[in-house]
Amino acid sequence: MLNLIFFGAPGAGKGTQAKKVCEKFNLIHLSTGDILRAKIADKTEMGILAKSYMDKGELVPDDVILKMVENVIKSHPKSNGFIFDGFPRTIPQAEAFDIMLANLNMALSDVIHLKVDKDELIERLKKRAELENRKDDSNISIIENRIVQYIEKTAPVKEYYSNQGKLRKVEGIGDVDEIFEKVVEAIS
Ligand code: B4P
Repeated sequence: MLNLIFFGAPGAGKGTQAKKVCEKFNLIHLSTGDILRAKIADKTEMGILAKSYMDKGELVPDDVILKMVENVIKSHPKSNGFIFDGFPRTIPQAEAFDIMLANLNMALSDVIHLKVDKDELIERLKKRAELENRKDDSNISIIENRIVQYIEKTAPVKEYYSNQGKLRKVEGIGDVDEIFEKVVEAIS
């Protein structure tokens, strides 16, 4: 089983690369952002709660995310593995995920960290706002808040996985197909 985490700031290209890698290795793409957006579109109770955080560029509470991830994993008992795209995003999520994986008799293979500088991130998210009408890309203060949340709450997760010897850094600026080749090389 190949279980990968795609890690990076908002707009680093996690979703873009995760889709391509899932296709190559026949993995399940588990994007917490995509699942939350689907719940918002369906106006479920969880969706309404998530929207109140996401529209401000805040992170959704850990307990909501963890339950959601566990449910998706359990609904694919025969998969070749998963790409966890945008999860874990906090140290408590990472710690709880280790316990969850052990309980499910699964192991994490690699954490792919896509590195992109702040100016490029902001440009990409502003462009995506025009193309996809995402509320959390819609103004610069929400984008800035997502980057602040990333620096304060998500960036420490890098060290957590570096200490486990699982972190693989990949330069995330440039042509999408060239980055994809580097991501595939980084998978151990
Ligand atoms: P996500 O859906 O994960 O949104 P994101 O961080 O912006 O990443 P995404 O995957 O969409 O962007 P990508 O880099 O692929 O999260 C949205 C929100 O959900 C969070 O802010 C939070 O509120 C909540 N949430 C999700 N997971 C959570 C968790 N675990 N805990 C708590 N809350 C959670 O792509 C960005 C853009 O760049 C795209 O338009 C793409 O086309 C473009 N791009 C990609 N690669 C490029 C390249 N090489 N060159 C130029 N452009 C490129």
